[in-house]
Amino acid sequence: MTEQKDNHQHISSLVSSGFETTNRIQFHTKAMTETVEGYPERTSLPKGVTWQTLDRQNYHPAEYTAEKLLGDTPPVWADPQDISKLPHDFISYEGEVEFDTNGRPLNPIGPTGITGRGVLGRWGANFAVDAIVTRINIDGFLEMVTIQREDGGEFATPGGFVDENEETTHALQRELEEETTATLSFESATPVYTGYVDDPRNTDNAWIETNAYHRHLARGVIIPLEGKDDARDARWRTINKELLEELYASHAFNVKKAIALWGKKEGKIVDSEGKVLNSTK
Ligand code: RP5
Repeated sequence: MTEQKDNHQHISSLVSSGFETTNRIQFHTKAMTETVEGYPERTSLPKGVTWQTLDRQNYHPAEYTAEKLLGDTPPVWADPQDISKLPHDFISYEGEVEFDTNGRPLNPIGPTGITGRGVLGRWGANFAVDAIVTRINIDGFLEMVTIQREDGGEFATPGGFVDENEETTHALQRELEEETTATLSFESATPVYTGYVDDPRNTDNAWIETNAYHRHLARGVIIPLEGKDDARDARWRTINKELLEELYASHAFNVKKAIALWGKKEGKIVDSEGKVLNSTK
């Protein structure tokens, strides 16, 4: 019996064709318009503004660094406030780090309306990992492991900051286990995205960069999910248009890239409801 090719003349694909070739986030909106508890209001900025197009004469951002990062006993993972005493070089997946006249590193995407480190421990890039774990459910829909963040209650991919000298795949397995109790190896997982995250905690001088990896589970593989640590809940959710619109930070970008790469490899496309179809290409 020949396999019935799904007729794609009228479906609306969840991910635009060719998304797998998209390599980096070109601009940030959440880092310019959203904040988290404790942050001052961001100075308003024109959409898409860069350091080159910024009207510096009229740019007066609020300075904010969380109290827990200052004082005599800051957390071991935090940099000293005095930038001249940093124990590390400035590196970024986004390329050469640029500095302001005070020697502070500048957000590679552009101004955010706040200076200082916010709640982020390091000046410059704060390195994280994101674990994208998917399966096709019994009804033929693509699902992924999501966590509900303890801080703002938003749904996100499991993830977290990398420990000093920690291997990426170790950090992925550790963060997934800490936040969902599931134990999965990422040694053979697919690297999906490396770079800037449009996170509401980012500032002009401190920001988050991540390594997002994807593991697609074979049918029938069962993993336990229970929210723990900084996740109030952990559950499988269908990857549809609605979920992508509500995901935390720029996780939707990472998930769309993972689906695009997986679909190209497996000859599948996913429609806007999350249904997995055979690709005609
Ligand atoms: C996001 O924040 C990253 O993509 C990662 O998911 C997360 C790391 O911060 P915590 O979840 O540890 O707060 O920018």
